[in-house]
Amino acid sequence: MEKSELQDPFEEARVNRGYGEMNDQEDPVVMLLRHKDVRKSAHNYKTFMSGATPGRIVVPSEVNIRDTRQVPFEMDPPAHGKFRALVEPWFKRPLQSEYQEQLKEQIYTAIDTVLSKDTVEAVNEFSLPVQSHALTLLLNIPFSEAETWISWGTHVFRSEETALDGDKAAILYDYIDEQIERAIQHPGEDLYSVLLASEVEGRKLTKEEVKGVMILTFAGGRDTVINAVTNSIAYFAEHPESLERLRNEPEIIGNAVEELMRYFSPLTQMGRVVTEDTQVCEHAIKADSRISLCWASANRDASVFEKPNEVVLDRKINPHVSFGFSHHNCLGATHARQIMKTLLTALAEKVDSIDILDYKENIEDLDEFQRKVGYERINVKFNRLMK
Ligand code: EMZ
Repeated sequence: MEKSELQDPFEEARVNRGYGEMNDQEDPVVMLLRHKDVRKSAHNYKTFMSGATPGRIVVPSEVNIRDTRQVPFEMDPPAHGKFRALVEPWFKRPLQSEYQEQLKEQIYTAIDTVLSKDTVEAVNEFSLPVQSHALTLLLNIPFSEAETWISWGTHVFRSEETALDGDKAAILYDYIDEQIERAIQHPGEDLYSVLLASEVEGRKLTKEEVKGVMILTFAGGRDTVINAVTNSIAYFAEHPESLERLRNEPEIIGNAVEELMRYFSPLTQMGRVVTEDTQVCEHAIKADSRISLCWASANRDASVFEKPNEVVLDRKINPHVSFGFSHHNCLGATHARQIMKTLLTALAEKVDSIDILDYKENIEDLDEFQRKVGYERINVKFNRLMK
């Protein structure tokens, strides 16, 4: 098997039953595995809600390590739409050319740095700094602030010891509280200040709501982006011909980004809480239980994607759900896509080949299923393209 391969552990259950089951901290989850069911249920917020107890729609559940509601992620229409409309323009800033120039500078510098080293542990020495530096642009705060976030490691809620580390989470919450106080004292042009100044339904956002947007921004776009970047490195290490192709046909880079996002599915699933007794795939689901929308499985559904387990770099029709689906689709998607586009462009322009030296995979334990989402660590050597 190729080292960069990401297998589909859901196929049999998806085809035969359409759902899987996992016991997440004594609060079971029925995982919807088919593309059609996933999309239909993402749309149906009346039966499958997001506005449950904070942390409960996340799998693994974060109810024991978080009280703050993430905004607008853990809300339902119509309130969801008002908060979403408020933050949406800010999260579209990655479309601006100045933003793209700065991102390009960051990523090209990162590539130059790894090209000058003998070996690089890509997760901690490449993907994490790339993600954190890019986040300074999304928040519109000084570049140097990224050092603090890099020191937290790849995941804000997970530590080496445990998947849900309350002490670690507290570091993020305290940090955000401090930043909110700073922005109140010294308002600037950063996201905290902008949120504190904005209004919804004729009133200012509360500190708790601002905190909710900020936790989402920090947590939601962290390991997901890191996995997408690291998986890209591993993929191109094993497929130098794909890098060559991007060099010769840069016009397919947009398609390639979407296809890699489909193939990687950096976020395996997202939950919902069921509001009324219902059924999916002829399986009865009780009110107040949990389901999940398994993006990673939907993205390999052979009834939608031809050759689902292959990376078809220029795939034309690609209704993948890696950024979710419907009104909750990923707020950070514009930023993430811009990172990926810039990364692929830089790799094609500067890198001849990448050697994988050794690695440890990051495997998610979903009871019935084991899914590789990326790497705990991967040592590589980047080789410069000689022109
Ligand atoms: C939540 C989630 C959002 C959650 C789109 O995903 O990402 C997870 O990584 C976080 O742990 O709190 O933000």
